[in-house]
Order: sequence, then structure tokens, then C-alpha cells
Amino acid sequence: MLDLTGKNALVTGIANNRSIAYGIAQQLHQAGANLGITYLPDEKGRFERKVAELVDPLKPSLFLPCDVQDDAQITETFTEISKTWDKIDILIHCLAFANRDDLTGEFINTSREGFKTALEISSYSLTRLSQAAAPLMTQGGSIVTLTYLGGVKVIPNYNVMGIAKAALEMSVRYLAAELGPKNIRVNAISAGPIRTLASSAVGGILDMIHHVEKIAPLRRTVTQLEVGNTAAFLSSDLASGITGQVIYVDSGYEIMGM
Ligand code: NAD
Ligand code: 0WE
Repeated sequence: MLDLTGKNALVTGIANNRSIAYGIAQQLHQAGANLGITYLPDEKGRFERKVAELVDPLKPSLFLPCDVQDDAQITETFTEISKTWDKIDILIHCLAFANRDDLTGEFINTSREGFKTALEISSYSLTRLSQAAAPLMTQGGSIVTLTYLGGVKVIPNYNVMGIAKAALEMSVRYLAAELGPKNIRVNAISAGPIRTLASSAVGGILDMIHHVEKIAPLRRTVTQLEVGNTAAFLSSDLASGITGQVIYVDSGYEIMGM
């Protein structure tokens, strides 16, 4: 039985009801986990209100702003966490960002700033958050991040995000090797394309989804809740022997050669 009762789970990356992180939070909650939610603050506080309303039924014991580009916010987040929780068991890293200009046209034109931004937010943040969370994972732990096939194979327009995901997947392996002796496991879920705020801002996402529906063994795309179930599994004791892995939740699309 998948049982997360007594476990404290910090979930990053919820922007709205389509966010993969929201699907994960729902499944962790259903399995009995105690939730802490972080969101990206904006000047008008619009995100804060929307996300707070959305997660209210999941009864989070923590709700904190955390922009991963800001070290002070990360420190503040984990200081607040340690006041409320005696330990962290689960960290869900479910965020990515690249400048929009860098997700169209030719990869070769990527600017220095664009490259830095994409890798700082989408790759380095996993290491930075793990650095902050690991000392609180005193009973062992599970860190789960989200990646995409574009980090392993060339997907048109994914461009600099592909480089960021390659760095993210390799970070999973280095972190898994270092944190293993503390019984902290680190894994990635490689999800197939799903309509979310981030993916919908990208031209041609619907065509990609239709392509997957034609080619993938299961002849459909996956849902946020299916990704959530795999995250809950990886976060549970059922996955106690799994670390450093990239697990594809993509209707089998990745196995196809043509
Ligand atoms: P989303 O837009 O719902 O989530 C992206 C999140 O990143 C948002 O909550 C946003 O606030 C957050 N974020 C951006 N910059 C941040 C910063 N500086 N600090 C803190 N948070 C920041 O989109 P999503 O599709 O659910 O994306 C979640 C993860 O899933 C990403 O890592 C993405 O690469 C991955 N993924 C998505 C798909 C897909 O097709 N949607 C497929 C595979 C993997
Ligand atoms: O990782 C992602 C989305 C990443 C993303 C999306 C945006 C759009 C809006 C990162 N940064 C931004 N910045 C913005 O300003 N996915 C896996 C979804 C996705 O994005 C693609 C895809 C797929 C699939 C981009 C090009 C091609 C395919």
C-alpha cells in the first residue's frame, strides 16, 4: 500500500490547476502526506491568492513564497519550515523557466543571459534546494524532479531548455550518489507533453500532443495525476531501492524509434 502518513512533503512549482506540481500535491495528499507549498511571488500578489485558494482543500501546514533565483528567499523558506516541521521527508522540484525568445528559432542564437537564466532556474535550483533541504531530511528522504525527453533527444524549439534538462538529469545522478549514504534518494520523472501554463505558452504544443496520441504505445498523452502517482510512489517506501533514475511517464513514447 502506498502510504505517506507522517511524512512532510515540500512541493514547489504550483502556478494553477493545470500545473504538474498540483497533480503531484493532490496525490501526495491522498496518500496521507503533510504538505508544504511554495509559490513564485509576484508584485501584485496575484499568484499568492490564486495558489492559496487552489491548495486550500489540501490543507497545507506551510504556504511560503520562494523564488529560486533569490538565495535570501530560499534561506527564509527553510528557516520557516524548520520552525513548523521537525523534518522534511519529501522534496518535489517542479519548475523550469527559459526566456520565451529562446524557445523558438535556432538554438545557436541563444544569448549568454538566456542560457544563464534557463540553467539557473531549471537546473541549478535542484541542487540549491537539495542543499537547503538535505540537513532537514534527518530520517532519510526522497527528492523528485521533473524532466523532459528534450534533455536527451533533439525536440524542435525546446532548444536551451534541452540543455537545462540534460544538466538537471546529470544533477540527479551526482546528488543521488552523494546523498545515498544519508538514505536520501533522488530521482527524476520524464513526463510526456501535457497542456500546462508553461507548455501552452509554446507554439505547436497541441500538434506535439496529437503526434504522441498517434505514436505512443498507449495512444494517448499522460495526465498530471498519473505523473502525481509516480511521484507519490517514488516518495514512498515502496521505492526504497530506487535512486538516481529517470523514470518515463510518457505513455511509452520514449521507446519508439519511428
Ligand atoms: P507550470 O507553468 O505549471 O509550472 C512551472 C512552475 O515554475 C510555475 O509554478 C512557476 O511559478 C515556476 N517557476 C518559474 N520560475 C521560477 C522561479 N524563479 N522560482 C520559483 N518557481 C519558478 O508548468 P508545468 O508544465 O507544470 O512545469 C513543471 C515542470 O514539469 C517543469 O520542470 C517542466 O519542465 C516539467 N515538464 C513539463 C512537461 C509539460 O509538457 N508540461 C513535460 C515534461 C516535464
Ligand atoms: O519544460 C517544458 C516547458 C518549459 C518552459 C516553457 C516556457 C513557456 C513560457 C520554460 N520556460 C518558458 N518560458 C516562457 O516564457 N516542457 C516540457 C513543455 C514544453 O515546452 C516546449 C515543448 C514542450 C513539450 C517548448 C518547445 C517544444 C516543446
